[in-house]
Amino acid sequence: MAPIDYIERIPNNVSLAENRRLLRALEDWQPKFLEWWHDMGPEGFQSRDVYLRTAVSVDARGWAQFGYVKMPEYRWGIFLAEPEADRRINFGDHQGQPAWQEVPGEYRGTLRRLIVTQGDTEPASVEQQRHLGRTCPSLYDLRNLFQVNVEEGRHLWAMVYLLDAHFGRDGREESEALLQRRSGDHDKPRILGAFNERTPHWLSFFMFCFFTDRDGKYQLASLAESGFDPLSRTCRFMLTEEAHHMFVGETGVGRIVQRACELMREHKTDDVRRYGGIDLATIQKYVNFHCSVSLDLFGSEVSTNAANFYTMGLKGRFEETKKDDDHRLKDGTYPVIGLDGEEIVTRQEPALVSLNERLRDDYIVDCQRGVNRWNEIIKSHGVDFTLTLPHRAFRRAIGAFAEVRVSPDGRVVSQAEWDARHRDWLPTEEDEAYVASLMQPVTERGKMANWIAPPARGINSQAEDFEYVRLT
Ligand code: BYC
Repeated sequence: MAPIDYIERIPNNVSLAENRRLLRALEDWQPKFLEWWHDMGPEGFQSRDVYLRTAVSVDARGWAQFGYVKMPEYRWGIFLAEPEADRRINFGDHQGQPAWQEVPGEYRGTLRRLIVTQGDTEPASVEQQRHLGRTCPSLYDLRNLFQVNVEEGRHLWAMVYLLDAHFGRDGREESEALLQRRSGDHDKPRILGAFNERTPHWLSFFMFCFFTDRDGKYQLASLAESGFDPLSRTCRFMLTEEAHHMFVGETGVGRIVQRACELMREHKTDDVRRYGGIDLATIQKYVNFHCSVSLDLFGSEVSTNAANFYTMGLKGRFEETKKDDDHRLKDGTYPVIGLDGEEIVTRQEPALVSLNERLRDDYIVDCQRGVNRWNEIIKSHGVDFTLTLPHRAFRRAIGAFAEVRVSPDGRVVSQAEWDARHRDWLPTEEDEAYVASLMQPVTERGKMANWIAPPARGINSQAEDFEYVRLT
C-alpha cells in the first residue's frame, strides 16, 4: 500500500519532495491551476462546505475518505497505481521488452500528443458544467456534480504530472496551454468535438456522465495498457474515480426515467410534461444526441494513427492482456462498417487499422448494458416503451459517415428526409426550452425536484435528508 503524503503542498505518492526540479515546475503551475479553477470551475459555492470523497491512498480501500471540504481546498494531487514488478510491454513491436520508465525518444511527440489530448478533456468538462450548480435538483445531486468536477481537476493534475516529469520544457508549455484553451471558444477551443458542446442543464449533464465519461473509461483503459509505465499507472488510478462519474450518469438518467414512469401511471397519460416530468420520447432524443457525439470520440473507423499507437506500444486495446492472440495484429482482420454508395456494409479490414472501431464496439456493448437497466425500470412500471441506442452511423461528424445522413435505425436517408424527420430524432429548441424551464434549484435538505426520483441510497450510506452541501 502506498500512503499519500499530505504534508507536501501537492499531495502525492511519487516522492515529489526528492525531485526538486519537478516539484518547482508543479509548484509554479499550481497557482495557475487555482486561478483557472476560480475563473472556470463551478460558479458560486466555492466557499461552501461540500461532502466530498478524497483519496488518501491508492489501494482498494484508501481512495474513499469522506468529509466536508471547500472546493478550492480540495487536495488535488498526484497518485499513481502501485507499480507491477517486472512489468513488460504487452503488445506491438516492442512486445516482451521491459516497460519504459522514461519516454522512448523516437515516440516522444506521439506520446505527448496522446497525453495532451487526454488531459485537455478534463478541464474542458469542468468548464462545460460550471453553471449547473445554480439549478441543482437536490443537494445530493449538487454534491455529486462537485465530486465529479474536483476529480476531473485531479485528472488534469495527473496528465500535467506526466508532461512536467517526462517532457521537459515542451511538457511545461503544454501544461500551461491546458489551462488556456476553453470549451466552446471560437479561437481556442478544446481539442475534441464533444468537449466543445454545451451542457446547459442536468439532463444533458447526466447523459454526458453516462456517454462521454464512458468514452473516458475506454480510452483510459487502453492507455492503462501502455508500455510507458508512468502513463499506465496514472490511468489505472484514474479509472477508479471514473466509475463514480458513470454511476452519476446512469442513476441520474435512471431516476428521470423512473419519475416519468411514475407520472405516466399516476395520470394515465404519456404526456408527462403537463405534470412537470420529462417524457420518455424526449429522453430518447437526448440519448441519440449524446451517444452520437460520444461515438465520434473514438476517431475514424479506419485509422493509421490508431495502428501506430498500437505498434509503438503506446496505446493498447481494452483488456489487452486478457486477449488470446499474438498482440501484434499484423495479419488479422476485423469487421468494420462503412459505406458502399448509399448502403451501410460490413467489410473485413486489417485488424491494426481497425482499433478505433474495435474500442467503439466494446463501448457500445457497455452502453447497451446501461440502457437495458433503464428499460428494466420502464418495464417494472408496466410501461410499453423501449429506449434504444442510435445506430453508430447516426449523426456522425468523424469517420466514414461524416458526409451522409443516417437515421437512428441505421438507414442512409436523403437530405429531404433528414430535414423532415430530424426533429423527431434530436432535441429541438422547444425540447431544450422545456427542459430548461424545469431547472429550478432545489436546495432544501432531503427535497428533490419534481422531474427526478430520489436516489436509491445516499452517498456513503448517508440519510435521505443529509446536508451534502452546507449553504449557510
Ligand atoms: N473531435 O485517425 P483519427 C475523457 C482528430 S474522454 C475532434 O480519426 P485517431 C473524459 C484526430 O485527433 C477520453 N477531432 O483518430 C470524459 C486526428 O487529428 P490529426 C479522452 C478528432 O487519432 C468525460 C484526426 O481527427 N481521451 O477522458 O485514431 C469527462 C484524424 O484522427 C476527433 C482520449 O481521447 C474528435 N472527436 O483517434 C472528462 C485518448 N476524433 O492527427 C474526461 C487519447 C479524431 O489529424 N486520444 N479527431 O491532427 C486518442 O487516443 C486519439 O487522439 C483519438 C482519435 C481516439 C481521440
